[in-house]
Amino acid sequence: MEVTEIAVDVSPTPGRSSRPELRWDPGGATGFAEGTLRVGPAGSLEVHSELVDLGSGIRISMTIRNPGGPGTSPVALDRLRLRLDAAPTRVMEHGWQSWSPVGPRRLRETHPRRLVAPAWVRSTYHAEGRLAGHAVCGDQFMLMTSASGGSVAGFLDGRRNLSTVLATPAGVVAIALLDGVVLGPGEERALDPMWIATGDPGKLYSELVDHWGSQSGARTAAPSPLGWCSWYHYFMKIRPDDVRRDLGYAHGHGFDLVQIDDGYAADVGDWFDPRPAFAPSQMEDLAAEITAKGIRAGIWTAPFLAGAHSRLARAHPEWLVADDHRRPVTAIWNPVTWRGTSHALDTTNPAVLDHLRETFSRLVGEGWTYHKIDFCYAAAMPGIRHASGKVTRAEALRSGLEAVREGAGDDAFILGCGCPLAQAVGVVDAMRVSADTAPKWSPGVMQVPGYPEPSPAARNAMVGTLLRAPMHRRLWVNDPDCLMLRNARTRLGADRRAAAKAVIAGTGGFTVVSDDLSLYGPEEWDQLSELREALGQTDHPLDIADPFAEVLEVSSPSSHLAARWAGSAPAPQAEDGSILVSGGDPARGPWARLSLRQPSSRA
Ligand code: 9PG
Repeated sequence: MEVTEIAVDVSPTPGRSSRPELRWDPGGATGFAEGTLRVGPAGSLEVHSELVDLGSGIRISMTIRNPGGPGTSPVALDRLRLRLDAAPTRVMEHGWQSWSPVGPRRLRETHPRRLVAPAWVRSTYHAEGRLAGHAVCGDQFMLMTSASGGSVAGFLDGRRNLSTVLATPAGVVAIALLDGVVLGPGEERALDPMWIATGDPGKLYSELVDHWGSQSGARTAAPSPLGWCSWYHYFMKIRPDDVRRDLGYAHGHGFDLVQIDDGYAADVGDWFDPRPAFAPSQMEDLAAEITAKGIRAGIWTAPFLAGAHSRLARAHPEWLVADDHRRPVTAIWNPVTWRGTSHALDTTNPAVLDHLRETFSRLVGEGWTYHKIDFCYAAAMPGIRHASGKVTRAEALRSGLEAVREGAGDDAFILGCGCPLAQAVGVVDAMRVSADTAPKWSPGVMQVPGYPEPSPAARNAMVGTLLRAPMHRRLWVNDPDCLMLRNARTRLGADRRAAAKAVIAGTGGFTVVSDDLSLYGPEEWDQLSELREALGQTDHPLDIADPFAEVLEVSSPSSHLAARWAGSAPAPQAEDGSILVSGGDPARGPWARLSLRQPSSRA
């Protein structure tokens, strides 16, 4: 695969991006070659490119420069586009953050109903939300396949810019999103490097993520937890005594994490104002009680959100990301649990960064050393910020994430959730790689209008978890979302629970159960110990044989997982070795089987 053309689009409004064009607009584009090229309107900009062989592909590093000179003026950069000579028949849709859709698509499978979704929902799908419904996007990278073979085009870092690779029947274009950053005469800006390669898409996927992890300084060594989380059993109804009861069981069974999820705070953003059930100081007490048992105390926050009615938003309206009319943007609308709208904090404002550092250092001071930081995409939503025109959305998010890490300290365990992937590499220890699970298999036929497509369902968690398996221990520890083993107060039958368990065990084994543990009998506790025994064999960097196959095969040197979330493609022969978990119906429908290779045959 090669780059055939390059273009840089400028924005009429500094600090803003203009509407993305799907058509390849030849104006301003030139051919592509290493060295310095003239691009932009009337050749007003230069791009300097360096091409280096890297593994099976080529790494492309680019710098955009405003050459200056007589009569030149500052230029607001909208995006850089590279046209690739790929002609795939199927591609991997890949959204930018934890919950975004991931999956094999044909080029015309653009999901047009996304076109009518509200802007915030489209922002949960893609880095360039305006493309949702128009084209199949591979944010950060795109895997491609055709009868003549596979290829990948992706970016090896995300600290400088968001990016997407879009595929339409008219061609494949890689885009660096520059959000209206201004280059004055004589100034330049480096972009995150790209990598393009041709070959077996399964192997290229692992290789891309390997290069990406090393380029971005990934934190890959954190131990995988055996934990408990309140969300998927108690949801917003969690009470301190539920935590205490489950803490008792968790302690008796060797758990190393008890994490309280959403539901303890009075409003979004007001993390130290408890709901009545947690008043006045139940959270501090719980942190101490959990810690006293030698267990990590974990807490959920959404650090970059502020509820419209929260104390935070009322005290600091100037801290919110705004729209063109100077109104705060909607980052999420949740009428059921959150009294409606939440806004996004402007993480380019130094006062907001101080607030984040203080918040997380205070939480750690109370004993919370495990942080599930949620809805992180809010910090990278389009909008007007304090430093608009100077920083990209990627840089805004990165500053916010770094402030959280600085406040929490290097020893805290940070789990990203609802988080754009590439900006968090090197900051987080673990990353949610899927949409939310639920105590039911599929979302059901009814979709709540205006609510995101990947709504909570065990199947949706399984898809992301399988298709993002190669990121495990290359970028961070993969969080497949919680495991539910309970056989009461659930719509998941024994087969589906076993399939979910096989997938979690076979994709790295990050095990956080979300059940009322008093419902467990000897069988559930045995299942949990089995899972922990498998960890040594499954908790390694993982490879997918063929990401486009209906039955996905994910393996480590000593484990093999085969799984199918839909369809009825035949199950492959079980490999030699002990079968640890198998669930679902291999003849039809969702199904998964994890086999562990005998120690003698370990690679
Ligand atoms: C707590 C939950 C849990 C869960 C997270 C996250 O788009 N949405 O409206 C939307 C709402 C909630 C949500 C994901 C998306 O879930 O993934 O584990 O912590 O928040 O509120």
